[in-house]
Amino acid sequence: SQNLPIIINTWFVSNATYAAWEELTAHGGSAVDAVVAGCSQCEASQCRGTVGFGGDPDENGETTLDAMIMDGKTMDVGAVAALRLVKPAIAVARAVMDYTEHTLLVGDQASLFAKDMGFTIETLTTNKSHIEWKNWINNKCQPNFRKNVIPDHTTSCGPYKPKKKLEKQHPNSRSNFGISPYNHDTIGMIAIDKNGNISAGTSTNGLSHKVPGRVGDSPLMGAGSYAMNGAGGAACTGDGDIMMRFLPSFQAVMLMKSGMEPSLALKEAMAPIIQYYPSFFGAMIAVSSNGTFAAVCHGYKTFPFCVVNPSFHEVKVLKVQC
Ligand code: SD4
Repeated sequence: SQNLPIIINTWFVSNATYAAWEELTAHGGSAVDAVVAGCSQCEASQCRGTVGFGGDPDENGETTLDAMIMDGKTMDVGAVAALRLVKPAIAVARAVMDYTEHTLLVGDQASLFAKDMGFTIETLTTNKSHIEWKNWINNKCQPNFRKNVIPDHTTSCGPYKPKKKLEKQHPNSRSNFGISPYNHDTIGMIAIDKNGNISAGTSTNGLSHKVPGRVGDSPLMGAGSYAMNGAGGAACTGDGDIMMRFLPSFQAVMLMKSGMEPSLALKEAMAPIIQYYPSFFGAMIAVSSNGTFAAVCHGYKTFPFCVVNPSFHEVKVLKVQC
């Protein structure tokens, strides 16, 4: 088919798309190899500042990484969450898949595993992420993601204590939390090789000023991404704390498995999120096993994504209106 092989990924990060396409076509790599190559390019180049080291520091100023890779042929998955001190997160996720019987490793223990596998332990903080964190501290830690707590502003923001009486939060608003289209982005990528093998993966440094230990949707299979041969692949970007509650990638792939077109499957997968959280920011991409693709978004003005397949000859940056 002229639609296969295909690479598709979130946001305007076409160098990552090229890297994945090269891996798939010139180097004879698998769909999994392609997604790892594409997301690794993004991590190494700190694309958009929201993937890889040196971006989105948490409350303590530390950057931690979330990533996953899924093989839709075997339904094997490797993932890391709140990974500290190791830059190539999706490569570590792949090592979890290739060298363990597990699916998801987290935090310090994920770093120890990475060290055993030969990855370098190094700081993920840069001047830029340090300054971003300092500015946040100087700005009395606004915005922040805690609720029903009293901050103790002696030196920084914490420690936080629970308020005596819990205040009711408006369930449909995330505006208090400082979520905007600019402070969080994930690379989500799907590859299908010419034999129809599908892989999907994600990589991100999450959310600026997150509570340390916070894990987003990106490393969670079915939330951040999902792939199944014969059905398709899907990936998400946006407000992961909200999106993960609906397993939108799993939902979209299952709908494609039942024969639904990607564009409709994405709309269906997003609908309940919009219903409960009308002001959330998020976007999804999906491709069915025959190479038909689509994207949807909510809360942004437009959402750019990159695609390459044999009929396009080169990487195309496309946009959907939200
Ligand atoms: C997260 N979904 O950690 C990620 C961040 C992101 O667009 O994609 N932002 O919530």
